[in-house]
Amino acid sequence: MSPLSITRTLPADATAAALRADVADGLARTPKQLPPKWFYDARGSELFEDITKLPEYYPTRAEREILLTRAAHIAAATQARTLVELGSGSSDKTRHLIGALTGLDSYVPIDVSESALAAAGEALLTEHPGLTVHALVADFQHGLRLPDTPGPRLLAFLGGTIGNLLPEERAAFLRSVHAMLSPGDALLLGTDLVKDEATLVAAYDDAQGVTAEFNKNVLHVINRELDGDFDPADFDHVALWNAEQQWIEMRLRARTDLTVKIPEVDLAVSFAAGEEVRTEVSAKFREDGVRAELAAAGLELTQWWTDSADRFALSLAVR
Ligand code: AVJ
Repeated sequence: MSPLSITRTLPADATAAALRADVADGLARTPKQLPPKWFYDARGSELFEDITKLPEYYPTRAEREILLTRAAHIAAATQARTLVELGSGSSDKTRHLIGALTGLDSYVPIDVSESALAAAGEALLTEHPGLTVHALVADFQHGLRLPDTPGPRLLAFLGGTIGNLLPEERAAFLRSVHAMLSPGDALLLGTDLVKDEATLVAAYDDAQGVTAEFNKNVLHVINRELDGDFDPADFDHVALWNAEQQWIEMRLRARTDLTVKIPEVDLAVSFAAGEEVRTEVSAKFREDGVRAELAAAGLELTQWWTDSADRFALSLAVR
């Protein structure tokens, strides 16, 4: 059997149908909103890679520091023979962890981007020829079925991406993780931490404007996929700290009264000057909150590791 297999669990037209539904639903709401998953076409994925290198955007560096210093401890604590990674992308986050998991037999990267999975799978097999890679083209929030690989399994959900889920979505996701794990398996969860507002806002509104470009990219995706006529120049990038919800919000604010036509979903969407569409939330966490959310899903927090500047945390949890 080939050491690299790619299974498509998303029907071919799933993406187009899901985008149409999200746009029709989200832009009809008050306030308007769009799910952040639509940022990540090829251009959006490239812009996010650029964001991870920005001086203001600390999460990627902070998480990498923890992974580098704690990889051996994670390997010893889990004895994982399968590593499943949700939202694996380029798999950069887990390269070092894979090297530390000496008993690893299988790697199961899961992402919506087939091209990212293929590239990452090929690269990893070059570095780890004995590994078997079962790549899944899937949306981890809906109907995920893991391939049958040797246990114990370590399920990694890194980058702080769990912060993109609203509280009720997070609870449902963690319950689905509990259902996927067998006794002896573990979850490795990356969470950005609550900190001063200035640091948080700067990380989502960098001086070079890369995040602004990333935020506006969702307008390009809608224009291309749904024949919309958004003019990104009509919108300003907004990043704000919602202290009540403990999350960063990214929004796009209309500069003038305007109407956008999106014929693929029979929409003509009006924006009043100053009206905003929320394009992402990125929740920030504290240890006791993570412990409680895991416990509510039947998962026990067994390790809480932070970087040396206490900006980001990795949690290890078991059933
Ligand atoms: C990839 C979802 C973890 O929320 O920090 C980066 C995406 N948005 N800059 C985050 C993002 C704006 C990032 N996640």
